[in-house]
Amino acid sequence: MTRNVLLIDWGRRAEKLLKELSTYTEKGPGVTRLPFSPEHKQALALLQKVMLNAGLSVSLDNAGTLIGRLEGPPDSKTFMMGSHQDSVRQGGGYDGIMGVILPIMALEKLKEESYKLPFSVEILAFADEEGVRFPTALIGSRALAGTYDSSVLSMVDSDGISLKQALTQFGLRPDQISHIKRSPNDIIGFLETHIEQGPILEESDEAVGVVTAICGIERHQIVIKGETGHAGTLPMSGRRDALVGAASIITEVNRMGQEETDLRSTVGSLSLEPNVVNAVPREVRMTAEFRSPNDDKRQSAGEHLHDFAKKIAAGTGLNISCSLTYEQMAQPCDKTMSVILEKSILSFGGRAISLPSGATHDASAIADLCPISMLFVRCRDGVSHKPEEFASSDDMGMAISVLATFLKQVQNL
Ligand code: HGY
Ligand code: MN
Ligand code: MN
Ligand code: MN
Repeated sequence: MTRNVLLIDWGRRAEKLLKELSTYTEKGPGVTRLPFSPEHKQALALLQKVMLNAGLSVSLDNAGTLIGRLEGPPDSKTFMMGSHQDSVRQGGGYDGIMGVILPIMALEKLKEESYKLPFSVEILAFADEEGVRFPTALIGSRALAGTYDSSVLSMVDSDGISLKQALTQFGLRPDQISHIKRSPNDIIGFLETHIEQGPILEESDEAVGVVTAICGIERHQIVIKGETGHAGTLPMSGRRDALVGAASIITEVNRMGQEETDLRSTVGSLSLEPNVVNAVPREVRMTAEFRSPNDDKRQSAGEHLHDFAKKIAAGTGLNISCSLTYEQMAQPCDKTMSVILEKSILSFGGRAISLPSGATHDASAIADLCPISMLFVRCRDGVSHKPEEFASSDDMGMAISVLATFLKQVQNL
């Protein structure tokens, strides 16, 4: 078979599997597959079949990570690949799960070529990266990296089920999660393949690209307290309208991102009380999120937010509190692995462009265990976290060939 047919063949096989996996979802539109759910169980059953078919041994760790292992020579180190199986609500069929299927196809490709790798390989399907069901995320990748914090077990979902109960009901042993930690001496590195979730590869007319760094993130909870009153009788002067204060802060958060390069700023969630048409808003609770590949830039944006909120409070008589609720440092990708990825892409006629990741990934957590690298796959219209999310079978075929070629070079790490 010519190389092109091989490319299309593997990409089509991946496409067919992803189509089937996207049927393991709550009611549509799009894909809603939350961790430790019946849909997660269904996806694991299919992934297990695909892994076994590729000649991997399969196990499920107590954090819910499905592990497909290809045993290398005795005492050889392990190279890890993989991504998350979960989705956002009404999301797409590629975010996360494509990064599990493509490396399995790559191993199958090597098996068909009877190519023996001089090290072991593990392909990981993490249970929870999105943090949609519980207010925490990256449980499985943090457990492997040894940065898992067992206090998350008491976090509850919207039905009041704790993470501990969900894990137990899923047949897992939450009390054993802290023993999952791997030794850095046993691991060569980690490569996560992921849909780009942005427009750069499409604008560059490239099927795949190499990630330079995964952005750092910080999230702030902002509570603005004012005074409610009758919208018709309360005079305008002297009002302590919480939503007016929120509006000034939202405008400033947006301005920061607009004016600073390499900074994304978003007020993504907001609730207000009493939230009725004819009463002055008494209280607003909202979140502000900053992301950047540059941690200093991100942290000074967070500090500026706090200073700005104090200024608004002083000028309006509102009571405003700002608290940092989540922080994740930017993670650079390993240069050596990135160069091998670039060479693999060039060998298939790609231009090997590189780009930062504005989204976070399991690789951000695995960076505490071993060197990380990421391969992005073109994303139609840059759309993600929506049912329209799409990667073509040709581009997935290209990614599979790049992964297989990359693995052949890895021993030079
Ligand atoms: O928020 C993120 O970047 C990821 O999709 N959870
Ligand atoms: Mn996502
Ligand atoms: Mn993802
Ligand atoms: Mn993501």
